[in-house]
Amino acid sequence: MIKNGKYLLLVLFVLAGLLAGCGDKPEKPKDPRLLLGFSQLGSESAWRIGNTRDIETQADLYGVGLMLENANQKQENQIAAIRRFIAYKVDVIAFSPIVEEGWDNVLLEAKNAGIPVILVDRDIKTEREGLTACLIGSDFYKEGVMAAEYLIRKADALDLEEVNIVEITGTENSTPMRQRQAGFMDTIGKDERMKVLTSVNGDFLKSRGAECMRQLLSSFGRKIDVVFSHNDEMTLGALPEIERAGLKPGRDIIIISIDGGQDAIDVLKQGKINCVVECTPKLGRALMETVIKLKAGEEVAEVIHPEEAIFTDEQNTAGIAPRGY
Ligand code: GZL
Repeated sequence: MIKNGKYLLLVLFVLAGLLAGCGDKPEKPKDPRLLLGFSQLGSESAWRIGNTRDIETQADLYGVGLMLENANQKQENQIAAIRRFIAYKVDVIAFSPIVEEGWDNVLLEAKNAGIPVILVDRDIKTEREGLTACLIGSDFYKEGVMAAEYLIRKADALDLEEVNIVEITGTENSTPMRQRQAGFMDTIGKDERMKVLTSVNGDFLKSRGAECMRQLLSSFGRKIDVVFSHNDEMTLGALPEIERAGLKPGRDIIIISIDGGQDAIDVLKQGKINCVVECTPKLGRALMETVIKLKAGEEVAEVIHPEEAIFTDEQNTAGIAPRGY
């Protein structure tokens, strides 16, 4: 039973909290009719699902109207969605391009319609200037570098003279695949101990990660010292195949992954993954703030990279906070 004095104190405390809390709520846009058309590339991973959820949550928090279309991993579906957004005369278009090439025509249509376009998560390759206003997404090259720097430290700690690596890559011709590979290979290339046995494409999918691992084990067996996997989904598909071959992932084979979703962090804590480089899917707040700035005619940064961490068996992994995706 709370005494009266304490009760009053509690009410004041709760009131203060509510008042303070509403300072965190973002400014609702001046024009509540602000409408964003977003083409999401698919639902291939926990990362992607977390990214979609975050964009929906932040749109609601910022009072931005959201037309979100899921392309189910098909570029043609993204192009069709962008055309629908143009026809609907949305205020801003945003999309996560599944691959880097093939966007010039539809982005030219958006430009001619006077609709600004924001790239979310992934980039495009184009010779044309001015097709997009901003890229909001991770520095994938740096993620590859962080993965390789961990491996070099691990090889030092285990006093390895030769390190045989297999790579399971993400979707071919996508920004994360190209840049994670480049960052990793550029960094290990300076270390003579490092040998890349082969790279295979797992398309960021769990099922393909398992398939790739089966093939790699039958080709190279116990010669494999390291698996460098471009995302957690493929890593989580690969681990049971390693165990089925009678090997201990995290012990007999060093496992390096990227994304940092809860499932992978749980397995890191069990010692079956050695390193998870964070790639945050929480891009929704930066997206909404950029949408609002663009429509207010304000300058926006060309590139917005989120801060990202690395989780490894060099740390006390028990303390890693819940990941939210
Ligand atoms: C990275 C994102 C990648 C994730 C995968 O930002 O594009 O796509 O790493 C996802 O999990 O499929």
